[in-house]
Parts: sequence; structure tokens; C-alpha cells
Amino acid sequence: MKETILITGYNGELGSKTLKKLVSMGKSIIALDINDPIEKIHSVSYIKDTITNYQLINSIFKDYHITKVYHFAALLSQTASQNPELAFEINEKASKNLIDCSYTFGIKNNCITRFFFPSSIAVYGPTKIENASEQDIIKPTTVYGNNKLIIEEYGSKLHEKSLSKNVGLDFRSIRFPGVISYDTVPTGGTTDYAPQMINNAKKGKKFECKLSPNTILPFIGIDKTITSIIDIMGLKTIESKLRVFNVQEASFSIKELSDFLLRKFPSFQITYNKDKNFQSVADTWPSSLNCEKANKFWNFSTEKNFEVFIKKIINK
Ligand code: AKB
Repeated sequence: MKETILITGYNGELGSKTLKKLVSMGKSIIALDINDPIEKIHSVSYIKDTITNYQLINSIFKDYHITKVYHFAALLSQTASQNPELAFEINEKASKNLIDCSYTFGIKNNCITRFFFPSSIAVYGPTKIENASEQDIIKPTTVYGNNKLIIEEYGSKLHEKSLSKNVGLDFRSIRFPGVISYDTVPTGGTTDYAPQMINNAKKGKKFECKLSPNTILPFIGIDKTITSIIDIMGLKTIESKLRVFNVQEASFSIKELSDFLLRKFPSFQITYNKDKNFQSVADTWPSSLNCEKANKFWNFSTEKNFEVFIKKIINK
């Protein structure tokens, strides 16, 4: 049976660009999303449904030889905090079912299903730390952060269980900071202010920021995001008990970003109207990440210089 990749949440910021990259690599893909494709690729098999349809998920694994899963379907932090029950259904229960199906398929077919899970800096907390490594104290304070940590741990446990028999699941995860694309503007996240601010500045529109100007968070550009996903999933093996890796390109304050944008786009205007639902979350997330493990396993390199990073994105 032809080796096939399953991508969930393919319409999202990470899913859509990962899908395009995998298509360009000649992969056979089943793409699942609750909405129709924004732009249809003829070689892709699209399914419009929810990942909570367990009968569908089980049938996909019954009908196809799924060798890799890229699981992007999720509610982001602010949406999850407003809909905790739905976040539990999607971010936890449906994710566990997908991991179980991947593991069981591997056992039944005497093979390993490679599984990518996009985790988040939301797993950190309750205090804001710098240069956070993967093992730093982790007590998330948000629904979303708890969802992500539970799936990190669930996937890592099944990965561990698969090692002894060398069949089942190969779980791989990246803890993403804020992601900045040059052509899409996310909603529902705490870190959305950065892409939203850049988008408004380029259009000469005002921006009202929900966080204080001295808030510092880590970010990564979409190109490096996709490269990291392809790289970690392309490794034959990752000889490590650690299955979740940090990446970032630059960390900076909102003031640093707004000052840069005001210089480059003089008609841009920014106001601040602190929202406690956003500030209370941002104050528990790390201001920067230690990416040494990602560098060790797939030569991930981080851009230290804020202006180099932001110019690369704005000039795209
Ligand atoms: C969010 O802000 O919720 C996401 C994230 C950092 O996981 N972008």
C-alpha cells in the first residue's frame, strides 16, 4: 500500500505551509480540516470533517498506510480559555485518539508511525523565565498550556513504549513561540499582536495593543517554522528520551517592535489598552528559549539580532 501522510488542520498558518512543502516533496497526502481548502492542490485528498469524528479517524488508518501524521488542528490560547470544554475535546481528547490510532496502526502493521505535534511555550509557567530549556519548571497556568503539556507527555509515553519493540509510534514535537508569517494574520492567540501589528503598520492602519509595551516574548518566522518541522520529521531517528524541542529566532519587547515599525512606517499609530486575559498569560510565558537541543539534533540556528529578523519578514 502506498505510504501516505495525514495532515490535520491544513488550513491553519502552520498546516497550510507544511502541506505545500510536503506536496513539493512529492508526498501522497490526506488533508483533514473542518473547513474547505482555501486553495486546492489537485494531488491532495481533502476531507472536510472534525478530528473529533473518531469513526472517520479510525477509517483513515484502516483504509490508508499512514506513515506520518502532522497534527495541526487545535484551538490557540485565547480561544481555548474562552471555550475550555471545546479545547479539551479538540486539543486533548481528539489529539490522544489520533496518537492512539497512529500507535495501534504501527503495532498492527509491524511498523513505526512518525507523529509531529506542534506544542507551545504555553506549557511553561507560572513565572516568566529567560532562556528556558526543555526541562525547566513547567506548570502551565492556561487551559491551552495544560492541553499542550498533557499531549506532550502522552505522546512521549507511547513513544517510550514503542521503543522496546521498535513498532508503534515515533513521537516528535516542537515547542513553538509566537509565529510570524508574511502573508497570514492569526487570530485566537496571545502572541498574535506581533503579526497583527506588522500587518497594520504595512497598511498604515492604527493598532491597539492588548499587552504592555515592556512585554517580552520569543518569536520565529514562518519559513524557519516550516523548515524546523520538515527537519525534525526528516531525521531517521532522534536518539533521545526528550521528544519535545524548543525553537525561536528572536525575542523582543513590544516597544522594540513598535519603535522599529514607527521608524519604518511613519503613518503607523499604536495605542495600548491592556487586557488582563492577554497580559496574565504573557506574564507566565518565557521571554526567550534555549535552543541548544534543536541545534544538536538538526542544526537549528537562531537569529539573535532583532532588526535582522524583523527586516527579513517585513521585506518578504
Ligand atoms: C498563542 O499565542 O496562543 C500561540 C502560541 C504561542 O502557542 N501563538
